[in-house]
Amino acid sequence: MGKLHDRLAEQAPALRDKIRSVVAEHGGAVVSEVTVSQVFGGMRGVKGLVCDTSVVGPDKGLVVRGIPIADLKKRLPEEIFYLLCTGELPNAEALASLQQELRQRSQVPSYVWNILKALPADTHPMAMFSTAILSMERESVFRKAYSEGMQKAEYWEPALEDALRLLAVLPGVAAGIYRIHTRKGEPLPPNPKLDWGADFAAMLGLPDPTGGFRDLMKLFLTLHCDHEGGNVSAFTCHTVGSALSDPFYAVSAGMNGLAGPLHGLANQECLHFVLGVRNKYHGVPTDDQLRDYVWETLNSGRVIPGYGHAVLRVTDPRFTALHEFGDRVCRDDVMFRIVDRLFNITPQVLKEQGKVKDPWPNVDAVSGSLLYLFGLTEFEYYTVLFGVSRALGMCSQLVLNRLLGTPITRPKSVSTEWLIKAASGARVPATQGGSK
Ligand code: NMX
Ligand code: MLT
Repeated sequence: MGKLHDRLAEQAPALRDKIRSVVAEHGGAVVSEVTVSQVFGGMRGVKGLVCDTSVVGPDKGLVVRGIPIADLKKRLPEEIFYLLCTGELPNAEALASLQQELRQRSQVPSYVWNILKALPADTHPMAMFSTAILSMERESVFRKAYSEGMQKAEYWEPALEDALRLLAVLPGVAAGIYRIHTRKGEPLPPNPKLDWGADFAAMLGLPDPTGGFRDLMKLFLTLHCDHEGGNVSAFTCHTVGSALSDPFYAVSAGMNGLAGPLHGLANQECLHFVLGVRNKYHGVPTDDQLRDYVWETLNSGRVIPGYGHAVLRVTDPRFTALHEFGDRVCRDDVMFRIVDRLFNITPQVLKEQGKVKDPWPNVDAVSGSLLYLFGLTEFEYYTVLFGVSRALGMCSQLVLNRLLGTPITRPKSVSTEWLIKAASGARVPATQGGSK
């Protein structure tokens, strides 16, 4: 057993006691109310979920276990995983132990390659990624232990084992998907001398004479790690995991949510948008041209990818971190300059339009242009990169939920008729969905 396991085992009794006593002492306290608009509006702002791995403040952005993401950008993704799980950054010994555990589990089973190669050539890389994760479900030790009658207090241990297995193979699986999908050649094997992020960058097989691409990948994997519990992929993963479906089922399900254009696929859409600008104006347009382009997009009923957020009300600090990276390595690159100009123009236009609650850029607004610069030009693939990183958050949330014995997710739905009656003050019978 590694140091991460041992630390979680030490923390488990106090964490469980804390939840028990919060419920015992404050179980009846009201912390959120729900309006009809929220019921019909994607539950925006309704506080009905707990997630301790990270929180997203509307005016702060991502804070991982009390540490703003901007202060974590030099950390390795493995360190972030340990932090997400335990609330502590690992010391050198704990980090080495976790890296060793990942290396020991990093061999991608050969059947995964057979499955991926058998898929039609136009299968989206996110469908390949989710399929690959699901295909490894047969390896779940959680499912096996559950079927053998494991006790509830033990659930987290095989969940952690599955999480480690999954995280260990994901860089190899994701890089292999890139190579198969883009016909770049056979998947490359892991290199045990490299850390998780550097190994992933190397297995993609792109030329990287300066090490800049490796650095970008490490930063990207750290920044996209988690975004509290209510985003589509985390919530999906949590819900599926709450049925005690094992981490392979749950993470695969979460990835299917990440594949949506309003969520993780926005990074692919963003690059498409920026390329559209570049091609139309044969380079960097003037501010007036850019303003027209943004308006044209809005007037045609489309969203501006990479702008807006369900929670944030300021520029996403993950955008800022990637933008700073771009400013350092490619300030004069045409794509980066377009992103930069868009950052000046788009919020003004969105404010003028007056519809969006958050006119500022999110993480997806800049990442594509940087990946493109380093030769990763196949933008269909970009959401897989997001997925590799976000698996850190999904897995840590799953492990903690099994450790705390979080019950199955099952909110109450009501009919529209019930809502109309309830909202107009009429008494609603319990049999019609009126129970509390
Ligand atoms: N461009 C145009 N319209 C927008 C945008 C945008 N970027 N963002 C929001 N709106 C519209 C939205 O469609 C809605 O219109 P309608 O009333 O006609 O349905 C209106 O503004 C109000 O939406 P909000 O309450 O501001 O946003 P909501 O919380 O519903 O949605 C997003 C949040 C992120 C889904 C939305 O801002 C969006 O679609 N952004 C573009 C896609 C994107 O960048 N997604 C990535 C999110 C981050 N991630 O990586 O996952
Ligand atoms: C995320 O990183 O998951 C996105 O910003 C979406 C969200 O938090 O809703």
